[in-house]
Amino acid sequence: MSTLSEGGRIAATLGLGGNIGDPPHAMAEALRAIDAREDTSVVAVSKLYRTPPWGKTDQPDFFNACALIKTRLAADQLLELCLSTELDMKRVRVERWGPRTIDIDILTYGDLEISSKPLEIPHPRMTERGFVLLPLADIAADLTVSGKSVGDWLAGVDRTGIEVADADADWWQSA
Ligand code: PH2
Ligand code: MG
Ligand code: MG
Repeated sequence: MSTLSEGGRIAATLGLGGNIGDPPHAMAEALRAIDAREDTSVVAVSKLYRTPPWGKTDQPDFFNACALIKTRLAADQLLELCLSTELDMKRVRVERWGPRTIDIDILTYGDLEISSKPLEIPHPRMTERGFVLLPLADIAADLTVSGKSVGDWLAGVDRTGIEVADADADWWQSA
């Protein structure tokens, strides 16, 4: 990543996932909607991954990806954008860690560290999750999160069962 803030724009990273319906399509549509905004652009998107469910294991595999964005939105506005984009994609969410059509989480926002409800940045569980760290390493391996690089965090987590579903970095432009 070049700089954390440039021309009033902050670099942030997002984690996207889903396991109901057509998650790659919902994720692609969400990324295109975010990129179409005047205040936010998508700079890079990871490969698309298929990942075993984490936390609650008796549910379908997920698709996961990460995006690097530049935005003029404040962190709380970016959270609003993530939540409203989830709603636009008709998110269905039955239970915590359960099946969902689309989940869009802020992973990092510049070098902000904030621990409040509903905003916790960096995402509190991102450094334990292969389904976050593997895609994030595609686009921001050198990014420092909680004192260590994404690549270093990735070396310490289990990535069993995670597979590349689409290796084309432009998968989100057409899915
Ligand atoms: N999201 C969860 C819970 N478990 N597992 C995978 N593989 N991918 C996810 O995105 C995911 C999960 C809650 O946000
Ligand atoms: Mg979420
Ligand atoms: Mg999540």
